[in-house]
Amino acid sequence: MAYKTLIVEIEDHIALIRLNRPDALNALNAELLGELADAVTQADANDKVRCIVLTGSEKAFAAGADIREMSTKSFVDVFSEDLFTRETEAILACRKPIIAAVSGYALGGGCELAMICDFIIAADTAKFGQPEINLGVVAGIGGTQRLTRFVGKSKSMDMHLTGRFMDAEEAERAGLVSRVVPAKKLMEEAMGAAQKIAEKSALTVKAVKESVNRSYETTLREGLLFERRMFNALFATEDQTEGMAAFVEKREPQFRDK
Ligand code: CO8
Repeated sequence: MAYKTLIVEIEDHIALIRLNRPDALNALNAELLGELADAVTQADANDKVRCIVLTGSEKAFAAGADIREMSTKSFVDVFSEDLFTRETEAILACRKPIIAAVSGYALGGGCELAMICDFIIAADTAKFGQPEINLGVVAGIGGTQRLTRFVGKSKSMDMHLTGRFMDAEEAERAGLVSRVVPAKKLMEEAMGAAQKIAEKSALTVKAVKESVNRSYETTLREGLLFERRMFNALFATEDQTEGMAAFVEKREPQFRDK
């Protein structure tokens, strides 16, 4: 499907989704988020896709929710629409890994969108921030909750209360991003990571994603039980037999997603 605000390419089992509203620094409006939810849902359902990479432009991953679009809305509007909830829930429902490749600004909803992805690889030019306070609102797509879990209360409060931006180096130090690379290498690094994931058993990849995400949803005790049962369950798969046999026989595994 052709989108107005996205460019989607599927190659070598990877769906590369590029946010494409250059005039507004990829600000997230209803059209873009609707298209993004659709593109992610389609990639999740497409057997050829094993990993998704979400990126923006060199200057901006996304500079936040579209302030122009939001500026005339009332409480009744945003409450009745439940603004952006369906779209973000659709992205969160994706069972395949989504890597955010962030260059330039990831602000407000842009930072939140990156955090909804499974991990973030940042260019050394990346700038993260939750500047909603400057607009008289708080974050609305999980920023106060996810950023706090990722970087801790003190830094999260600092970011949300002052609206300051965090550079890539600080974001890596704080645990918000998994790797920082020179801007020119960003896509190579993100696609390389996606390729590595695409070579694994798709079953095991889903199990990893579910298990790690569980740690944000439940107590440690319940999370540990979930992980143990997942570990046990994978012994019912051919890919576990193959993966372990391949190690013993000193050869590369041939996973069949079974
Ligand atoms: N919304 C709409 N348009 C934007 C946005 C945005 N968030 N960000 C940039 N733009 C537009 C600018 O208006 C400008 O358009 P034009 O050329 O037509 O005037 C164009 O993009 C280029 O921007 P600038 O000229 O400002 O570029 P600069 O390089 O000077 O500055 C900045 C870049 C620092 C990123 C600056 O544009 C900026 O501060 N942007 C706003 C950042 C921001 O406040 N983001 C948070 C938005 S609120 C939010 O995300 C809430 C999320 C929760 C949603 C609720 C769901 C329930």
